[in-house]
Amino acid sequence: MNIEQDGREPTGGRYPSRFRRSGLKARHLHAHIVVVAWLALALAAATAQQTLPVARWLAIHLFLLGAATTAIVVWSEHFAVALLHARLPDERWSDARLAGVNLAVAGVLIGVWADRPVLTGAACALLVTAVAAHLVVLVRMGRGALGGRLAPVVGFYRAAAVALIVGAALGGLLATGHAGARNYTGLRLAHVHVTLLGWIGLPVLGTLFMLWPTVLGVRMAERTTKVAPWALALTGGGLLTTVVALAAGWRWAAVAGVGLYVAGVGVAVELFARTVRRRSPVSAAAAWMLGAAAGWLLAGTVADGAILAARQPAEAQEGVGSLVPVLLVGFVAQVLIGALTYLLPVVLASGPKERAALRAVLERGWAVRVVTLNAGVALLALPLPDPAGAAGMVSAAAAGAAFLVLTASVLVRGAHRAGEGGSSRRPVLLGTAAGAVLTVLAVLVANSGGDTSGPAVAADAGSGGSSAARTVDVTLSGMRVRPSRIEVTRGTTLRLEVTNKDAQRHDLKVEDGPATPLLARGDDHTLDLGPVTEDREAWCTLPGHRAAGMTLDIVVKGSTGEDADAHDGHASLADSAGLDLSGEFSGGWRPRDADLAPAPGGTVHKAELRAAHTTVEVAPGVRQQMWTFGGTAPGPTLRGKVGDVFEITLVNDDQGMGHGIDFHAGSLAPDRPMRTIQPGERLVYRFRAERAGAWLYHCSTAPMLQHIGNGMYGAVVIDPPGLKQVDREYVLVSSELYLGTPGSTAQVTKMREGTPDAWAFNGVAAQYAKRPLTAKAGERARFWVVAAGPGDGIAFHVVGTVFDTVYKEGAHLLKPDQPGGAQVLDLAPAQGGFVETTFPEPGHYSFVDHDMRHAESGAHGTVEVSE
Ligand SMILES: [Cu+2]
Repeated sequence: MNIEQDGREPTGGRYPSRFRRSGLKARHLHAHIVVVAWLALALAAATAQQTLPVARWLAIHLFLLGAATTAIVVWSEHFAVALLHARLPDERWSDARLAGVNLAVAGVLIGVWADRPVLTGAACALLVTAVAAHLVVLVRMGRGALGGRLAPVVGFYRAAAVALIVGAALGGLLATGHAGARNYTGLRLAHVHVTLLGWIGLPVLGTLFMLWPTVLGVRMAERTTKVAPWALALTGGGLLTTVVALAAGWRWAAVAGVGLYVAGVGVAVELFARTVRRRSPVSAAAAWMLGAAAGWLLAGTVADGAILAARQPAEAQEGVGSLVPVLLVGFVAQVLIGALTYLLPVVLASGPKERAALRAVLERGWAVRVVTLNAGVALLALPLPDPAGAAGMVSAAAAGAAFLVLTASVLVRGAHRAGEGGSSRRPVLLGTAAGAVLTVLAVLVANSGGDTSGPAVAADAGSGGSSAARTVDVTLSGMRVRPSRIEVTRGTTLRLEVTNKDAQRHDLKVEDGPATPLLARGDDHTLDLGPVTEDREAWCTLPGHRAAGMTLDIVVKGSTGEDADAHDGHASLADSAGLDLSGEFSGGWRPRDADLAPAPGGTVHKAELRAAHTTVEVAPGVRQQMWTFGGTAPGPTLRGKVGDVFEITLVNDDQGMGHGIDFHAGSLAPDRPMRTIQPGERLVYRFRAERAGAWLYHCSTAPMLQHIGNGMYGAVVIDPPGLKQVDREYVLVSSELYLGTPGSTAQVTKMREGTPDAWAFNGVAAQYAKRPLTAKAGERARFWVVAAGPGDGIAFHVVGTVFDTVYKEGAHLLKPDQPGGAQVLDLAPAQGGFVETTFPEPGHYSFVDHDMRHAESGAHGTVEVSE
């Protein structure tokens, strides 16, 4: 398959001889059988998608991850050998890589289909490994190889491999639920971009550098050697920027990245346009299709940038989804058909005469087909009312089917002729040709679904029944099903009125029961469950959504609590195993500074608190996503004197989730300052601290159990008048720790039942046991303590000391001049105070929550007292 040549038709020179060597044909044949098998499965999945949303995911992934990945791995290696004039890599290892890729793909698909996150995760890891090996081969091939003029094109294949590695890793996070609910949208956008524009887009664009002049029958432009690396740098760099920015939630950086990518495509397209000469091309049909394909890539990426610029991420997701037909049908499928129109006759024919005859067959009616296909893509892509989309689909599918018929007739002729040279390569092309057409069909059908949820309101008049009937409003939004738990008495006839309030689509499927269709924003659907006699679970079937926490437990009252837990499909994350508090924190971890600085001067204290999601190490070796004020849990400690004014600006950086704030230290009407603000909003909360104390602040958005339990709390210290200076001052905020995906049923169940995974001072279990606080013998220390809960108070005690001062909830209970002493500062949830003591001699003084269940599960630390 020599297509690097200058102004002449391929002659079957150097590369075909390599190509023919030792079983290469057979291997490519096998690879193509695999490709066709994946495509057939994709078509099957596409036809089933109305019944099960995961089928749409399967159709797209069977096509892209199964068929396209296999084809790209095979052909990028093959072309790299030709372009670099390199030695063929070891066949057995090539086979092993290909087998690894296919095994991994099968694992991913089965894992998602059967909802087995562990299998999905393992398969993603295997895919990353296999593609990394492929990348290593592509890189090493370049070393010491002679390299042709088009050697830079191999860079596109290498970049594509990197893109798949990133895409597989992101896909794994999404499908196994590790992306978490809040990062889901950004990571999914990043995943879609890196796979479509990187893994699929880059190698196709690179291949066009050699295919385009060949099809035109002109010399490759001299500038190609210079332009190709530029195009790669721009597209690759732009894509990298886009992916990082989308994952991090930097919208404008993502737009800039897409802009760079567009510039890269533009540079290539400009070169292609200049390559066009007056003389007629070798195949006008192929040229038009390749040209139109490049045009769609350009148009699609421009539209992509515009969508990202104009919409919030959650809405952009829908818009970007509508570009899939443009890229897969307009760009990829059209490139394939165009390439085959040119290549099939070249490879099948034994002489110029026969070649011309075959080409005449394949080009039959090409102008009509090109128009039909591209008009179809345009109809699919444009936001037109319903019949337009269907017409577009039929139109594009008809063009694809027509090409299938022509290809079949050419292949049959080739078979009859039975010339040695031709027939020996026939199987390879049979696979590719069938693949190209099935591509069109599979993608078209894959895109027909999902948009058909229009009349989704099933006016189901099934009378609910007699006495024990219940209708529950259920909403889907922010990766949650609300309520997440419904309790009914046995035999209750249950009806769920399901409404999607999210920008992205969801559905709800009841275990062994009915399911809603995919619901767009605002759509609703009623599910009749009939009499409920045993616990059921319901969840969103879109891949990754269940694992991210979109579940609903329907619990029959009177059944045991264990029963409800056993139904919980995602309890397996990090929680149930138990914590090893004796383990080590990871390298680079630093404890939260417990030292409390004196109140800053001035009477007005301004601060900005940003609400966000932050992943932190909450116990030795345990990382957990927390909901945070100012990036830490607890949030920053604020300190002032009686009468000081605090002006706090709350900014909600949390994509897709509302938060508010409540400062116990001031009194005011909660209505405005404690309101929930939506993502991107800010509010200024002003209060005057009229009274001294150690106060709690926390998120004021319901359910507060979850918002506080996931980290949105902090302390405000207002010094009592005349507070004496001491040698050391510490602040310790006590709290419970609940591991698992924030807001998931498993985690919230633990919160409700008051069974935390650990207890902590300043947010991290056992942190001051690993990194003790320090003091000197004879020094006087003051410990400010605030109990953040959300459920448990604290009995604060410092082993080996006696408190001579106790200040609790605004009053001194004990002062140094009194004869009595105290051993514990007891605080209910949300209470605060301080104690003082003097360390009599050097040694290690433990401080604990004297509720030993808490102390032994993380609520302990050490003060290391030196001479
Ligand atoms: Cu909140």
